[in-house]
Amino acid sequence: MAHAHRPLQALIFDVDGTLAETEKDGHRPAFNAAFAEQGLDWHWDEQHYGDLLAVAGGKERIRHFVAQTHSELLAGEHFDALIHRLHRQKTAHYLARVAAGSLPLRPGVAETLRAARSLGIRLAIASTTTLDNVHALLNATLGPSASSWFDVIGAGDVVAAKKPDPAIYHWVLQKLDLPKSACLAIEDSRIGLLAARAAGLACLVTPSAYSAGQDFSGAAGVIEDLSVLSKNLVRRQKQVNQN
Ligand code: XBP
Ligand code: MG
Repeated sequence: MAHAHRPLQALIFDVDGTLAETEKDGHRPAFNAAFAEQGLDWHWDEQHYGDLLAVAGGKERIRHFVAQTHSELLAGEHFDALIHRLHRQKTAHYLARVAAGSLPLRPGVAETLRAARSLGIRLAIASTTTLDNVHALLNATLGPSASSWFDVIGAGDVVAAKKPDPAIYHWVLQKLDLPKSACLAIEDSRIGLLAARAAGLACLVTPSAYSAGQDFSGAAGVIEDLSVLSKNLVRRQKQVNQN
């Protein structure tokens, strides 16, 4: 595993696909509900949504879809307002799904967070999703104090360019105030991996339902799920306790 030669001081987690399988039954139906609410006959089925995930960020994804399928709308005077309205409604639908408990954490995630905390390894988040979505997911799966486990939560529009642009990782690294060589990014997708690598970070990949089969060259490792990492951290903890 990466960084065997230097002490690991922080883990920086992606959210969607990495902490939980949020896309197919979380974000996707939330987008569709918002489209219906606006009287639009747009519908993203599971397969089409997989293609649309090439574009990170919900507002950017809607814009990309419109450019591909209804490009006459792009120049409309109220188009930006429509995107923002759709995305606000989408976020409300997504938050309701998260609060209902329908999006569990992936295997090993909770164990990894706990093991890292007991080793004094700091935690951070670098996501393209909306900040409220991150807090809601942590709250619904790990309890109301879970957001406070993370020293830095970088999300959504805090940077202008979304993954694969490295901006969100640069933002998080600056707030963490750690050398990048002391940090490990954890991602599920190729665009996330590219963002982390472009920021100079080592990146462990745990492929998700939609990203399985993507090209993960440049990853520090590709693991089925985070129980591999949590076991590694627990082993370290035992060594620390013995010394
Ligand atoms: C995944 C994304 C997000 C979500 C939708 O983020 O690209 O855009 O699909 O969330 P990550 P929003 O894997 O970086 O966590 O609609 O709030 O953008
Ligand atoms: Mg992801």
